[in-house]
Amino acid sequence: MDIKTFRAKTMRDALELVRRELGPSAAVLHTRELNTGPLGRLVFGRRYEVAASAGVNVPSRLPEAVNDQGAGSREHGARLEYEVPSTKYESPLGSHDCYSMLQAPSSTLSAVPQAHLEADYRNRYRDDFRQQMVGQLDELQAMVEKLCERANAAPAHDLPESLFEAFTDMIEAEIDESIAREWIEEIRADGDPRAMADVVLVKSRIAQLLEEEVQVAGSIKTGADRCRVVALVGPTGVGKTTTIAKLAANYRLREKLRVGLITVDTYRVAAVEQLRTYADIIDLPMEVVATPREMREAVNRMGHLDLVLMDTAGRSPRDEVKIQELKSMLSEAEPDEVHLVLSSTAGAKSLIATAERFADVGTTAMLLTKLDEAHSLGHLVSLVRGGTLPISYLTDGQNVPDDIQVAQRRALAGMLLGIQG
Ligand SMILES: Nc1nc2c(ncn2[C@@H]2O[C@H](COP(=O)(O)OP(=O)(O)O)[C@@H](O)[C@H]2O)c(=O)[nH]1
Ligand SMILES: [Mg+2]
Repeated sequence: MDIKTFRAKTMRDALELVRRELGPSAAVLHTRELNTGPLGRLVFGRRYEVAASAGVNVPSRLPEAVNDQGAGSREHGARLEYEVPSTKYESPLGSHDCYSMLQAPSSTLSAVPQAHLEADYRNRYRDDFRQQMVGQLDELQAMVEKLCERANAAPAHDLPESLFEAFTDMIEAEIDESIAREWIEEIRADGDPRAMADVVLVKSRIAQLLEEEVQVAGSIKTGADRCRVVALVGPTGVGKTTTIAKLAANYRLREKLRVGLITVDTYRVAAVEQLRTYADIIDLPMEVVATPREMREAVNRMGHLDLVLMDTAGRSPRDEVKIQELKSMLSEAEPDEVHLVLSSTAGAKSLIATAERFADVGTTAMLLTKLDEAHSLGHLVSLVRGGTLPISYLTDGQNVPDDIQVAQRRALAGMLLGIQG
């Protein structure tokens, strides 16, 4: 089959080229618009491509009735000018099933005047053009609505420059828009001209506002009187085991406490081995438990220690059964503290949902990991603002035991706002 490709600035010109080169009964096999992207259009302008062949015998796109009527039935031909052909037709600018657009096959040629076919093509071209316009208008409307939403979300336009800059910086840092607006309005309402004098002062005032709202848990409470049991829970891969190792090393090697490890993460051999490696390096007793009874026994056996750190298997917050399993396991251990480990690389919504879901197992604090990996930390503001659990520790690297610190309100507020402390 001899297929040729023709390109022109308009579809009409491309078809004219086909007609001139391959004759009026050529079959159009495919059409498409080139340079469909805005940049391509700008640089190269619109271009259309038509693939056609003179050697393809395309069935008539006219209904049988016309063929049956035979030549000379001009009335039918005229009426059919407005009928949609039975062959699939998407758009003269998009792809088509094979159809003969330039002229119907010779058997039906006399039934449908050329002018009708061209009018038919023009009608469809107009319809498609209309559809495209409607689509573009819809897109435009959506863009305008989004812009309006943003404009409404932004504080009043007569904002002092420093407040406006602080606001846009907060949005850039992925702080929730409504929170950013609330703070800006609050500072403006304060009416202190010195506080609004420049953006650095505005930001330090914002940090102060956040600091007042952030709750921190402090370090694990250890006392000489009795063994403290602390469990780390959370989704998979957030850094629970690594953080246990960091905590264990710090309490054993720096605080000189008697520390023991229990792991409930028997789902993966590698998980047990991972913790055992740390236990061996730091020289700590370690127990692996698989049932609530074993848990109770292990905790009793370690009752003489100062601190027992418990590693658990990662749980999807959406897996109700696994959450309940974890809950019954923990209820046997009766931990003093349950830290929910959350990776700061997760989105705000998912973090908040996870925190809500794990509340069921009795979480007492949140521990934020992978601060070093997060692009920005502004999204954590919604999570740590008042009303949720206090933050215990922050981790910012894979190094055991160094990359961990106890969360401090001021430092945390500055960190979340991207202000160097
Ligand atoms: N960059 C970075 N990686 C971390 C941090 N904490 C843990 N990781 C890494 O995250 C991965 C999963 O950690 P792991 O402790 O096994 O997670 P678990 O499944 O919650 O126990 C490992 O490669 C860790 O080295 C952190 O604070 N920063
Ligand atoms: Mg683990």
